[in-house]
Amino acid sequence: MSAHVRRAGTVAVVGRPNAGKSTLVNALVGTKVAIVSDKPQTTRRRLLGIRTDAEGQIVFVDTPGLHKPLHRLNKAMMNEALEALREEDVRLLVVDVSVPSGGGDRFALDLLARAEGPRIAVLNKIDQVSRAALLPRLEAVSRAGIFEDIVPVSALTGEGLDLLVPVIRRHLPEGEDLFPAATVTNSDTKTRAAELIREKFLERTREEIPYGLGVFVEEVRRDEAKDLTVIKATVVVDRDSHKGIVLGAGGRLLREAGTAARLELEQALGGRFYLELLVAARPGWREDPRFLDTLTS
Ligand SMILES: Nc1nc2c(ncn2[C@@H]2O[C@H](COP(=O)(O)OP(=O)(O)OP(=O)(O)O)[C@@H](O)[C@H]2O)c(=O)[nH]1
Ligand SMILES: [Mg+2]
Repeated sequence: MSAHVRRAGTVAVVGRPNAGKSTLVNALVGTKVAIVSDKPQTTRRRLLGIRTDAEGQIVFVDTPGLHKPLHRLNKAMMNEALEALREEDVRLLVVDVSVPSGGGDRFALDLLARAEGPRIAVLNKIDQVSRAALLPRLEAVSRAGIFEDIVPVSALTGEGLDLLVPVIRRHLPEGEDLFPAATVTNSDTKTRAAELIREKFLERTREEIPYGLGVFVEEVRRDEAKDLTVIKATVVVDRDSHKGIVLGAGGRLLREAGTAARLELEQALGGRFYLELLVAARPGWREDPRFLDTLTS
């Protein structure tokens, strides 16, 4: 009998904006490590989601959606995805089958075709389509001829995920874990807070606001006397007229988003938090390298 072999490696999770990459990573890790929203371009930087079990360790690298960048921010986001495509052991393309295939899918397939190493296609959101509608999507992805495996799943309901995990693992090198078993992400408190705060504003705003919204945490400080962690953050919008929208009438939206972020931080990290949120308009911040460095560092 052969000895039990552990496998460990990294998986770049890429695809069009809104395909469900972050939802998939959260589901496979079993913990919410990445923020999720119904708006495209939610994820702006690479983020690790680490799954450790009896068979080994899978380090998922969640990435921003593949798109044609218009702002410097979006160029930085695309670079994050392209670097993950180059560097990780396995490339996993997430395709949203609930929306028609189009130029965005071809763009993603072309990028994957140029990447080296094992490739897996995940057809996501199968809870939204009939089997009859799924078949042509399966055939189209299969025709690309670049995937070792194609797995239909619903990251939302969990359907198909038990089949996906062994498929991914097959392509990983034998070896010891890359991170301590209890580690689920590489994101520190500062980053997690910034992301969670942004998520709560994405949930409460629409149209162009989400794209121009950035959250910058200036300070994370322990207040031992009060036994809580104080977080000071600025919610930056792209236009002066957007400030009022993010504040809401009488500052209500800001308060509600802040409370929601605080509760989730307390649940995720334990202990008590106090959030101090400011709103500022910084027209053109998405072109400003000083802002972008803190976003993608
Ligand atoms: N019905 C359904 N919805 C899903 C599924 N997976 C994700 N979603 C939804 O799709 C939307 C986008 O999910 P995200 O996980 O943020 O997508 P993403 O690919 O990370 O998006 P970006 O970070 O913007 O590129 C959210 O509203 C999710 O709830 C699924 O399997 N079924
Ligand atoms: Mg995402």
